[in-house]
Amino acid sequence: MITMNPMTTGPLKYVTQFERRIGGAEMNFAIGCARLGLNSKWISRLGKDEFGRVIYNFARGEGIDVSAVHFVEGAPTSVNFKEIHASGSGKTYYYRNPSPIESLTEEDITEEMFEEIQVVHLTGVYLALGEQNLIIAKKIVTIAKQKNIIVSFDPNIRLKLWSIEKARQAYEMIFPDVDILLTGLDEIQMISGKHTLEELVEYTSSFSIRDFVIKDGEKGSKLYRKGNWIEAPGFPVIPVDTVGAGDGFDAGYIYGVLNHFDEESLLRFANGVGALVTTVTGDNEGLPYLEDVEDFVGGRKVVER
Ligand code: KDG
Repeated sequence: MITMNPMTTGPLKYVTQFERRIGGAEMNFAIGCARLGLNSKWISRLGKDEFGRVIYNFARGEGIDVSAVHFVEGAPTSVNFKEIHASGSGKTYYYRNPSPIESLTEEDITEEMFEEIQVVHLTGVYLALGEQNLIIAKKIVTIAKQKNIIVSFDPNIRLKLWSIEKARQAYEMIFPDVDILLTGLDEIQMISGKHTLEELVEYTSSFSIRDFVIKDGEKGSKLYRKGNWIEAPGFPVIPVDTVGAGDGFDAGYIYGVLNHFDEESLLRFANGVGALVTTVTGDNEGLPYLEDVEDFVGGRKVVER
């Protein structure tokens, strides 16, 4: 989607100038993976309009495979306006109803799309954008499981798009096929209605989720895997825009999984990617390249002049 990034912080109604950027949770994730050096493919639909072209070309420029992205008539490319607070946190105001993605059908998802794929990543935003999307998502994860592809899922709850009850129902249809769950603590608490870590582990284990990862912003993250909790602290940074940090974390985590990082390095690397995203305005501009993360998390001295 197009993201209109405010030029000043504070309530949206007082902002008069914006920069036309690009956002969308899945797009951010795809860029994050590509910048780290992974081959990244994005399945989507864009409006047949000027903004659609901008996004398509932007994705191509980032090296993302856009062969499964098509332009459709009848729904304009989605737009969101961001509000950014002085702390760097923000709010989103959507203009996305109808959304071009509603024209993606079950028949569009073919087995051939999954050739040479190692990980399929989905987010709850897609599920929130139309009732039929759950059926399509279910088809995607079912094919992935049959082909031994890792399924990773970020609930990305957007209560502006649907109710928590509807979200819970949809997530619980997908969870049995999820290997890696990347979630905020408040999100998984809302979804499950459980509060303590013990209860949350019981809940996620009932779906056989292998990696239960809790992202906790600047505090860091934790992973429950094979009966153990592993934690890694966050990196101190001065955030200017936190939107997209979770998507960056997800990309970093998947990079680490595919490169067989041990648990602590996985979290540390993903925390580093998430932290770097917050230091630049825009959802994905701050997504680092591999050597940037290595310098940042490794504390390597960089020669600047
Ligand atoms: O995770 C960042 C997203 O929230 C942002 O890019 C916009 O995809 C978006 C959404 O639907 O909220």
